[in-house]
This record gives sequence, structure tokens and C-alpha cells, in this order.
Amino acid sequence: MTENFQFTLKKTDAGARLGEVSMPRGTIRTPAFMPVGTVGTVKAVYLDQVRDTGADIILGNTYHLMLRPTAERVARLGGLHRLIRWEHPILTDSGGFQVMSLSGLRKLDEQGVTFKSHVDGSLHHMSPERSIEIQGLLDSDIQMQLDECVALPAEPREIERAMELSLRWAERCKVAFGNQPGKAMFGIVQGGDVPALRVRSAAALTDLDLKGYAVGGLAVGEPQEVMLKMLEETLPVLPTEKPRYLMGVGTPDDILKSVARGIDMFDCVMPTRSGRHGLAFTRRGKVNIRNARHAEDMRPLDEQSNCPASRDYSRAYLHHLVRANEALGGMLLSWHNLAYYQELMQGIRKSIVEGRFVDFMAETMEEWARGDL
Ligand code: PRF
Repeated sequence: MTENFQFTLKKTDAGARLGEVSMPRGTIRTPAFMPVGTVGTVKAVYLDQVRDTGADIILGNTYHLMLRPTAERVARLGGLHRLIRWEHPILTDSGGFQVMSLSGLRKLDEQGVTFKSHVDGSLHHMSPERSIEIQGLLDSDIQMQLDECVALPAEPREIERAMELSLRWAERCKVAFGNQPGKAMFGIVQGGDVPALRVRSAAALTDLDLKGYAVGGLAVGEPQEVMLKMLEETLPVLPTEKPRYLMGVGTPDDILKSVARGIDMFDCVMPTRSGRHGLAFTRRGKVNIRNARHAEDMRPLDEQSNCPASRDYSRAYLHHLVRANEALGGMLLSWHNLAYYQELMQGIRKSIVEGRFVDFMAETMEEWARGDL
């Protein structure tokens, strides 16, 4: 742990990077997966359990928290860490993406975004400066610039307009953030599926000399191969000595392939959301626990796991809970999925240390393909 925000790249292996982000609230081992705690809760999982799975950092959302309980109230209550009882680092997304995907009526211009709350229909305005102010009130450790993410497919002119706007907002967010030694503000590369726009965005953000860089605007409707191609175009333009975060991604397969291209950080609702819907991610691929074949199967999802949800509960019981719509079913499967994601990240990091990432990736994918049972 350090007084400052600091990224150390420890080793690379066939494009994959092993590193460490150090900051006052803790150290993040990279490649890292950040569980999503949108409204101040990683849905259906106690934060003690989230921690026990191996998470070093979780994510929170500006958009949700500004609407309820509001940033000012969180600040009065002593900040997000104290309120939710998580003393380790928190990264907050800036709100732009969630406004686009969740709020009703919205209007976007140079000054920011005006939108209608999905909670009570009230009108709100958020500028780049206000987004950073909110993230500061939450006491977020890693703050994201306000950006505009365009869903794909889209017209190149539209992608370019949003990318250029995001660049101007990055500059304003950098000024608003100022100098906060123990914290960081990351820029977000946009540019859709247009390589030249990706390169221009990454180069301009690099010139701003930010503490870290996210790749946004991917996993928004394009095929996986397009996403991977955009990473191949973008990452070589970014400085090697800063962390790179792929926003909102993804499946275990997306994660492996993105690590192979040099991504250091990920977040995704998939483990928790899928868990609440009865879907488990395992070493043998995806398992739909609702399936009748689990009804009398007393084996756990993974007897080799250290996670109680994976190791100690039978598939028969999980199947019953999910079929009966019991809250505990979603809780146990979310916990299991988070444990599986962290186990994958741990495996990735170990394989880089040992210089066998390529083999690890091939073996892991082979095991998924073999299927369950
Ligand atoms: N921008 C922001 N948050 C995001 C995205 C983005 O482009 C994505 C896209 N996958 C997820 N979350 N600010």
C-alpha cells in the first residue's frame, strides 16, 4: 500500500500483463475482475463473501447513487466505503453509459447530459464536472471521465462525434479532478468499430497523461471478433506503464482473450446477474441449474473450490431453490459465480508468473468445451 496511486507492471507473457495497482485503500492484483456493486451492493452477496472470493476492488455507479440515496447524502454518511462497509478500493463509473441505457428521456449536448430519473421521473443534469464532483462526494478511489458510448452498429460520423465529445469531456474531467495523489481518474477510449477513430481517441487521451485508461464502447452489440480487433488496434497506442480497463466485459471467454491482448481490469454484471437467473459459470463451462438433470444430483458445482457455495451445496438443493424462486438460490449462485471469476483471474495471474499463459488459456478453453458432468 502506498500514499500515491501507482501501477507496477511486473511481467508480461505473450501479450498478457501481470501487475499491481497500489493505493491507500489497498492493492489490486491485475489482471483483475471487479464485481459490480451498482447501488452500493454487489447484488445478493455480502461484501465479506465478495472479499473472500478474492476481489480487491468493486465498482459503484454514479448514475444510480446520485439518484438514490444521492451523493450528498452518501457524503454526509461518511462516504461510500463506510456506508456499505467495504474498506478496499472502489471504482465508480461516471454515469454517461447508464444514462444512455437506463434513463428515459435524455438530451446530450456539449455541456453534458440531461435525463429523466428511472426512479421517480425527476429531471437531472450532469456535466463532466458534476460527474467528477459526485464521484468525489462518494469518495471513490478510481473515478471515470464522463463519456458518450454509442451502441453498435452506428454510422461512422455518429461514432466520431461521440468520440470527439468524449475527448473534450476527458479534458474537463481532468481539470475538475485536479491533483489527488491517492486517487485516480481514468480516461475512456471511444471510437466504436472504426480503427482510425480508436487510434485517434487513444492517442489524444495518452497526451492528457491520465493515471489509467479504459476502453469503452465495446460489448455493445458487435461480434466478439470485432471487439478483439478493436483491442488490437487500441492497446498498442496506450502507454504500457498505465493500467488498461475494458469496461463492462464480459464472459470468461471474453476475459481470457482480452487479457491475451493486454487488458488489466474488467467489470461485468454477468456473474451476479446470471447467478440470479440460475446460470452458473464453472470450470466445465456454463451450467443451467434449472435443468431437470440436476434435480437429484447431490454433487456440488465444484468440489475443488474454496467457496462454500461452490463446494458445500448440492446441485439438487440449488436446483430446488431456483425452481422455487427462493432468494437463497440467487444468493448462492451469485456467490459461486463471483468465486469462479476470481479463480479464473487467479489462474491467469499464476500462469503469467510461470510464463505459461498461452498453455493456461488453451487448457482452460478446452475444459469449458468438454462440458459439464
Ligand atoms: N462507458 C462507460 N461505462 C461503460 C461503458 C462505456 O463505454 C461500457 C461499454 N461496454 C460499459 N460501461 N462510462
